[in-house]
Amino acid sequence: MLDRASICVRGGRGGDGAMSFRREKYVPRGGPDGGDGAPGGDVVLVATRRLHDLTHFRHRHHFRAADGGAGRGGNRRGADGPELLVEVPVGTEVRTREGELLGDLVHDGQRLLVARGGEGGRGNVNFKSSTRQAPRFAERGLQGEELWVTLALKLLADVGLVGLPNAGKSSLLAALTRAKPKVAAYPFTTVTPNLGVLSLDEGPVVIADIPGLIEGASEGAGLGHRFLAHIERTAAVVYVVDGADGADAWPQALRTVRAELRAFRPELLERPSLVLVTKADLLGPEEVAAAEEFLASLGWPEAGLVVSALDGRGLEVLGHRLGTIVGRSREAARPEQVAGPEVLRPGADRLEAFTLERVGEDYVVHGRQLERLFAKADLDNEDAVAYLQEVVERAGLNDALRRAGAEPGDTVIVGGAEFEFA
Ligand SMILES: Nc1nc2c(ncn2[C@@H]2O[C@H](COP(=O)(O)OP(=O)(O)OP(=O)(O)O)[C@@H](O)[C@H]2O)c(=O)[nH]1
Ligand SMILES: [Mg+2]
Repeated sequence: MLDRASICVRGGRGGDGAMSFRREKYVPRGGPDGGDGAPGGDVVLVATRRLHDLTHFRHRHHFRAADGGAGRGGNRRGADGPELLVEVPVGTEVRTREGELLGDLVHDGQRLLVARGGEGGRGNVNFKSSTRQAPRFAERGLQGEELWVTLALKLLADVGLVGLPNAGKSSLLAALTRAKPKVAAYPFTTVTPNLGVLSLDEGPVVIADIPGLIEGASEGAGLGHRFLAHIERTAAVVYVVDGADGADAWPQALRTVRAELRAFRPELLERPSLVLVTKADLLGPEEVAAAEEFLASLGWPEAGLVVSALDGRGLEVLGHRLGTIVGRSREAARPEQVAGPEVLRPGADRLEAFTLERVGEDYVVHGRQLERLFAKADLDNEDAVAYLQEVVERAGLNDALRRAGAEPGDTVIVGGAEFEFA
């Protein structure tokens, strides 16, 4: 099972704004009517229960959302780039390459925005003013965000099987699902958790079989403690009791395992749970009756079952019981949108604050909005440059540079582009 993958996600490029003038009969020169470019599409990860691993990312690493449409004459705006949905299994943790956590997709349908599309450029209609009746320039759209993210699938089961070593947990997993865990007649056969998928009409139910728990497991005895974390997020906990141990041993077996869960995390005892007395094929009718009595005496909300992995007794009922419990808990956990990167909206004309940094002989301007304006400007177009100069003047950048000691001829860097201070 591939439980790790790296993918490159890129938001669509924003559409360019249009440079256009109205043409009407008998009107010698109409006003500007170039519409805005539209934002590029975002890349959004969506958690789904239909997938159980990350193997489909083995051959596909690049995910690029569509570009936004360019603006057109007649004040027409381009079409928004549609978002690109990338499905990942429920339980996928998403991090940047540097290891920063972007989100944890734990519910079916949960979304995480990983790469935002670039802003669209404004059309020339936006730059008309009393002194500039015919703006002969428009903005260019911005590139979308691009980054590598690491996906890691955490073992995320709906149901956890817990019990003493050798109780028959792995055998039950094998009987219920197509998983093929190692089964043997000695304790600690299972050394790492096994996962299996039980297909039901209600949808797939993922079952985890963890190594056997013994007294002191929560403090490190045996192997199970390392894996208790894997059942932390399950919807249900199923206690497996070895029927062959005899009626006298059942209550103590259950107590021991529950004591370890309590010591690890008391909330685990509040989880919907049921008890199975297994290996029923080895029990005579009287012992089966005793097992049923034991289960009834517990008085739990979910009735326990007497089952056998060997002859399949009780497994169908068990499957449906698990489907019901898991379905109920999925209903309770509504999808939620994980906060993505902050939303930046184009069009705001008031400029935010910027800062100046002296780097050697040069002046570097830091300011999200100013940097974007420069990135969108068509610097080969004289009118666009004149407009930028106006904005820069209004924003007080020239004053700030002068106060900082800048002299004509000094280099000013904004958004990666170099200019000469004049
Ligand atoms: N007759 C019979 N034997 C069973 C049944 N289930 C399990 N066994 C046997 O019990 C022994 C232990 O089974 P496992 O499924 O490996 O037990 P486990 O709980 O996974 O054990 P650990 O991984 O060590 O914790 C094996 O010899 C199985 O063949 C059953 O329903 N009937
Ligand atoms: Mg096992």
